[in-house]
Amino acid sequence: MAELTAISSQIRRDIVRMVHGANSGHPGGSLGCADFFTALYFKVMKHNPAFDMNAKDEDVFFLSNGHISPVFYASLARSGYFDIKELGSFRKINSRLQGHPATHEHLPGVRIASGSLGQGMSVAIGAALTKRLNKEDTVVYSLHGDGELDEGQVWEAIMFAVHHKVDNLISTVDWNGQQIDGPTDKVMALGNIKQKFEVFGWTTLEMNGNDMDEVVSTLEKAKTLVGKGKPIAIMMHTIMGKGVDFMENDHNWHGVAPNDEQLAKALAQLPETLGDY
Ligand SMILES: Cc1ncc(C[n+]2csc(CCOP(=O)(O)OP(=O)(O)O)c2C)c(N)n1
Ligand SMILES: [Mg+2]
Repeated sequence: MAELTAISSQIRRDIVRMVHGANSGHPGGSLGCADFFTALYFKVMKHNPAFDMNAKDEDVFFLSNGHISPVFYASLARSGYFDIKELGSFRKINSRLQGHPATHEHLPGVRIASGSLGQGMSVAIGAALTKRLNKEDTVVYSLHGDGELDEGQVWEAIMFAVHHKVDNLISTVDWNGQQIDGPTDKVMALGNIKQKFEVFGWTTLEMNGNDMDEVVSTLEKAKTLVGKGKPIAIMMHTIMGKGVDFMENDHNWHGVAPNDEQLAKALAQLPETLGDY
């Protein structure tokens, strides 16, 4: 567990350095989801960094809230999909690491374009159905923002998954209570999204997404629920900006880069455990 926590600390450093280096990007949601990505890519998922687009016989992950690309790219690089030095090209002209992930850049680990919110669950369901047809014993994971649930397409997908008994899918919602324009309660109140998933027919779990033990054990528990006739959703409570005190719980850090002084303050709070890129 200490090893995983060390990795997530390094990924958090990567995130703030990448966004600072580009002077643009989304640190808030990225920092909040760093523990989830670490657990997924370094412990829970059966995946192969020697990337194959078709992902045959391996688990796959789809990032639906594509604006948190910094945590996605850092996790891919740190788990061996490409050289960590490439993280320094984030959001630069001709980089494979564009602000929102797309397949056009051919970055290993990226299987869909996301950034236009609301589409990732539909894609994940398609992949899960394909894996079922291929009789694979694998799992499809997806991540969604809570603000992203304002998109109607997500609810169509939620209904579809139940109707078609897509039970090899584990979708996680980053329930940080914040989105681009403010707290989700103010922008468009979501109510109890756990209950909403349940009444639609999903099996639900809930976890503190910033407690590594809980993230790993909840994801492992979710895996035991695969193949039981229902899609699985994890309500993940996180803190936007987690790990950098002045960014925590503040929607203003949804999509703003730290300046030089703020970067120094942030890095002082995030131990360099694996070496900066
Ligand atoms: C279809 C679509 N509508 C609007 C946007 C603009 N947008 C980008 S991020 C965002 C808020 C998303 O909130 P959430 O998923 O909770 O992300 P967080 O702020 O927690 O990282 C919005 C509305 C978009 N990218 N796509
Ligand atoms: Mg949010």
